[in-house]
Amino acid sequence: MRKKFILGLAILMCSFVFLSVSGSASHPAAGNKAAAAVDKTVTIKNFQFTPKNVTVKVGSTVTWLNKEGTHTVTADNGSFQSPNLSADKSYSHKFTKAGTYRYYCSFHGGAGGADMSGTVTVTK
Ligand SMILES: [Cu+2]
Repeated sequence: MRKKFILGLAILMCSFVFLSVSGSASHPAAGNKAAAAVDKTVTIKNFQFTPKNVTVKVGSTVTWLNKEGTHTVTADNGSFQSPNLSADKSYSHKFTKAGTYRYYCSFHGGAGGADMSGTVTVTK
């Protein structure tokens, strides 16, 4: 009777140790990933992207939130392209490669930083 109790206690303790070890082993890795990729939001208002220039880490997602009018988010190099965004619509793109990405609104801007345009700089 007492042996069974001790055996049960030992199994219980083993599972506690296992849970705490596996828990602490997986958490730091997940924490590092979350710290590396920080998502950002660019607001579209007044025929402008605000902030005009953003910098994010590889793996981050940038979301453009349109507050008024109809606009697009069009990459100079064609790597991303939103549909026409009406008011209160948003568009998101995940950046998986480092580099500087110029973009513009196809209605009110142009490639090369003309008028309604901005940049996303992606760092490693
Ligand atoms: Cu526009």
